[in-house]
Amino acid sequence: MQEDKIKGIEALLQHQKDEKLQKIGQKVLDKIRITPEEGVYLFEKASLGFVGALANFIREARHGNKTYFNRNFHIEPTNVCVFTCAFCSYSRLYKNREEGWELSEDEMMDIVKKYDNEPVTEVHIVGGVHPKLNLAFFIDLMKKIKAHRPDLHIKGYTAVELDYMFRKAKVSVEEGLQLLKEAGLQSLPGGGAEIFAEDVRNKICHDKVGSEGWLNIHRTAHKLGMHSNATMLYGHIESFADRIDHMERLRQLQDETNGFFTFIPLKFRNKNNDMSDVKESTTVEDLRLYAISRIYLDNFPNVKAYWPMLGRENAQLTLNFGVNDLDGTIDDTTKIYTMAGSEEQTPSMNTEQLVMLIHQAGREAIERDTNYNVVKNYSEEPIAENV
Ligand code: V47
Ligand code: SF4
Repeated sequence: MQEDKIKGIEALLQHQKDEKLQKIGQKVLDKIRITPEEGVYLFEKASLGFVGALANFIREARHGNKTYFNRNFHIEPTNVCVFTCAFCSYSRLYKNREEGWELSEDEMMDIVKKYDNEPVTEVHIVGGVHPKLNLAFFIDLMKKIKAHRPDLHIKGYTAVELDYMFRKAKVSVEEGLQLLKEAGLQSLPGGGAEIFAEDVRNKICHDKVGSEGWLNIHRTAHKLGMHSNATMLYGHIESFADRIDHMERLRQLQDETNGFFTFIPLKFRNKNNDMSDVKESTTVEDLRLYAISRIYLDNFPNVKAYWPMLGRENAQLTLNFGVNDLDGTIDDTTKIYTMAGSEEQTPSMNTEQLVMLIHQAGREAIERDTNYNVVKNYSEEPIAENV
């Protein structure tokens, strides 16, 4: 089978008239890393069909037909935030906090308890940076969740939240992460990375943790034995070179630590924020980006599409453009994208629907846990047509 696929790519390269693209394609076939210049060239010149075929080749060589999903739920402790990211539709400043929400520890525990009899494997905790919530509060929350449900994997806090929490508590990144880890935190989500290129970062989110700070928190987490994810907010005012610069910094850190599980491109949505005049990217550009990230990030095991933000049909399409993982919030537990204008206004899909979506794309649906251990292989399960 793999030989047929190699022949297919060789035929594609023979028909490719652009010599530079031909060379890049040959590198992919030979499993040779492409350079930053070549990455930018793909964005500038390569067709969707070309990058899609290469990305699919890499995806199938790594994962075959498998597409992973997990059963998780989100807790968003607050949307009150001290920062003022121009793209954010979700947060409210402290002075306007009556327009937002702040959950107490008991309210968050009530959310956890709602899933007591549900086979969820992960809770994803992410929110705004509230000036009154501190490290001690979150350590206590970790302990309470773990005491109530020890088997639930806690993936929590972006580097933005952590940076603020640690500075306020006057602890180093290592000390802070160690304390949270001892209390029950197991991995970090990929949020807050936005775009690392400093000139763009200064325009869209000038007041939160900088690029090197973000990378340092993830580096430290990896050194403490925790895995993490990485995101990139794209499709706003960044250039092709900025996208590659972002991925290059991630690729270098992954070479150093091997601690990233997954890369998650996040499409900029333009409703209800200070960047509403910036047009959103097209589906073709989205798919090209997914494919090029699969090609560029040769040391990342997984590329994930977050369907509540992309919309379920576009997320389904990405499965042929390098993506091998779909994030499955099983319930309507995230507001970040509904407030930013995603077509998914109630982002919930039950497992049958998610499995069906994967099967319709010709892939095998595999439920995983956070560490990508297989929980259940659905490929042989009969699935109702009309879910
Ligand atoms: O950092 C905020 C993004 C992120 C908008 O690690 C926006 O498994 C688009 O990181 N348009 C938070 N994006 C969410 C996140 C995440 C989601 C799913 C899974 C994982 C994981 C991580 O949401 C923020 C920011 O980049 N965001 N506003 C917007 N208007
Ligand atoms: Fe705050 Fe995060 Fe929104 Fe920025 S993206 S304003 S850090 S909630």
